Amino acid sequence: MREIPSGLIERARQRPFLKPFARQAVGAPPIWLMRQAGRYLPEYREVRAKAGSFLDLCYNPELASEVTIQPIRRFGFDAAILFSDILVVPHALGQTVTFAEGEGPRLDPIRSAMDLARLNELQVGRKFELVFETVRRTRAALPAETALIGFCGAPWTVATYMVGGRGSVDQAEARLMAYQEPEIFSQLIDIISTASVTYLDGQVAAGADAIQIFDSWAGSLPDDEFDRWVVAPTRRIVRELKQRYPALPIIGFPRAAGDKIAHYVRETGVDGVSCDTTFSIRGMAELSSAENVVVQGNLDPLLLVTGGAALEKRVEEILTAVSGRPFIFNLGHGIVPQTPPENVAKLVQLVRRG
Ligand code: 1CP
Repeated sequence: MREIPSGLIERARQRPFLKPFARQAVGAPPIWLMRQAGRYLPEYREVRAKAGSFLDLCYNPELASEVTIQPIRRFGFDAAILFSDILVVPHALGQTVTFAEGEGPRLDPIRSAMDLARLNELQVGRKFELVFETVRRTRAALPAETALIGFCGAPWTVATYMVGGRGSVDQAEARLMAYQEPEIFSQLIDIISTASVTYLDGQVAAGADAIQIFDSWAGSLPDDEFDRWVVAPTRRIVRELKQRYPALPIIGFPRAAGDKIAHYVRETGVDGVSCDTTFSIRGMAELSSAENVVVQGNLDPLLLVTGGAALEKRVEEILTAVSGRPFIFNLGHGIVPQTPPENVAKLVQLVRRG
């Protein structure tokens, strides 16, 4: 049984996004979208152009706060998500991280115990301060009814970039290191986990109402490795945050975890789970009942590019499938840059009408 902390019941009265976590009745489900701030918005592209590099934008509290709020102004989502990136954690640990225009992130890969020893855990708190300042500014500027979501990457997903040095289709470098050098890989996962707790703790102290842990590459591991590198470190992060903030809702996003998702929910202790595009909507409803968990999802981001009758039909199917359950409307993965903003406005209207 899950107990609803009294602090959460109070806060949910003010912020509809929190109601599913407090098991309070909602008219329409709350809605926000992964990557709701980003290149599909002309106002984002304008700020991005004057910020310098992508990381400069992440570390600029005034501009990062502005792009966090842009989608709220335009669409009135129930939650804003802090504008930052999961790779701010390796950067704060001292790894070289750059974002080449149109090419995605590049890192100096960690391949040995010597590379690992170069990471500097003592620095992280100070480097995160600018992100915490963004959270404070954003909270102060948001409407009272809009929740603010903080986030980090899950240790496994962050490690895939730290070891691989870039995004990849199969995360082979990190999977190989986990098999061949489990001691070194385990140390790396511990370092990321500790820094992530510091990162999330600071975000909550600065005003984040809830947290999402993005495990975008959770789907690339077999079940024993999934337990060790996805479930165990996530459980640790959840436990340490709950010790400090018992009423904090935590959402996990183990993308493409498939039939391991119920196990993930049970073993990590997350309050909500974000389901990816390939997860069935019937499965989402069953998961919510079986695990008494808030489910979030899972519209295909490409339907938001398509729009029209196909979008309307699928939104209706999702809303029908999860009707009566604690549910937050979202995509199954992030918005893509070619999304027409008018389709996003249409989506919000469709979800709120039902
Ligand atoms: O050109 C640009 O402006 C950079 C594009 C961009 C943006 C808008 C990147 C680079 N990061 C972000 C912001 C971001 N990233 C947010 C902000 C809030 C919001 O959602 O609006 C969040 C939550 C993330 C999380 C993130 N970054 C994830 C997890 C979610 C996911 O998409 O799977 C991952 C894997 C990253 C790494 C990353 N950062 C940026 C890119 C292009 C990538 C993906 C690299 C790859 O393809 O492997």
